[in-house]
Amino acid sequence: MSFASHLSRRRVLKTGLAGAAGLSVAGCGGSETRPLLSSDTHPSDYPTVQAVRFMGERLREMTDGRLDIRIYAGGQLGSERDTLEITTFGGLDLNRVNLAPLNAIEPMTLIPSLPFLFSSTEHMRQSLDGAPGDVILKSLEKHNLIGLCFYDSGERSFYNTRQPIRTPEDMNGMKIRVQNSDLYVSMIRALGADATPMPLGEVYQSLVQGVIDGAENNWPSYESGRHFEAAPYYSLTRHVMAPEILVMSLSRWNKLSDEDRQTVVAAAKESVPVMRELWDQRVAGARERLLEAGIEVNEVDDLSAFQSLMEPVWDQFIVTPEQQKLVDDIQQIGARLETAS
Ligand code: GTR
Repeated sequence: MSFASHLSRRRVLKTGLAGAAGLSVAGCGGSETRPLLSSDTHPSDYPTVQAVRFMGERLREMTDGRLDIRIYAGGQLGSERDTLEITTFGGLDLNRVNLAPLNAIEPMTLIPSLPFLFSSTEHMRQSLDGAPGDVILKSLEKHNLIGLCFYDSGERSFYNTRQPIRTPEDMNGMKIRVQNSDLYVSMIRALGADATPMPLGEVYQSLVQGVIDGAENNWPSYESGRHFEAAPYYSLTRHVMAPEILVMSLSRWNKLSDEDRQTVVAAAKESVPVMRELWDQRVAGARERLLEAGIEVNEVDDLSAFQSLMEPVWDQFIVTPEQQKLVDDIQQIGARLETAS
């Protein structure tokens, strides 16, 4: 992290974002209108950041410039876990994160993160657009977060510095970086590898230095973090399709008028189809560029060998009737889609 960004991060964390942005906060009565300050671990051109930028434009249009969003991209404010904590106590207004760092906070977020739950992009999108998605968004309020919307994150697959992974045995003893979530740790262990949780920003260096042998992510993140330079074997396990989520701090939400709350929700929902389009383009582009760059991609020999090892992981993490109902509802959506096709 550069000195300047370190400084700006410290300033933000010490003074709260309103202070860091040099903005005054509205007095009592009206809706607070200073820009919503938002964090993202991805660079400025990544689809998640572009979607939140679009949401900001819509907010400006819908409120004659009263509401706006200021984005701190590229992980300037810290890891997803750290910025989430700041968001829960109101130091940040908006945060776009993956579901993984929420896994330790809210058990319902574990469900869409379960390995091999979704059978297709359509299955994932319909589930999150429907009742299961609403249940998860609402489950966050008790943690001082308002869930605004989900964004795509595609399929996560393994990449490593050593060899193609065709069977779970190929992963034996490999050190694989995971996000900060016990579910991911269990998943890697069940596959016979060693899990090393660390923030995204440390992965490239750790691959280069041999601290880890591999990691797992979607095509766009594998490309944008330049992980492919050190870990050129990308093996298409497509084991997780956990989405991204945009959350707002409850404390800022409480300072908005009812009308402004509705506007924020509407602008967030409008950003979802925009993001999906950008996402599909980005996945296709990243894939093409990576193949051109010479990475070695492979399908695994028998996906069911990976899937069956995940059964105990499901059992370990589905522990309440509410979670089980969410799994059932999502599986029903999948079954309906299959019958219709
Ligand atoms: C990306 C995701 C990020 C972060 C990252 C990671 O796909 O967009 O929010 O979760 O993966 O692996 O840390």
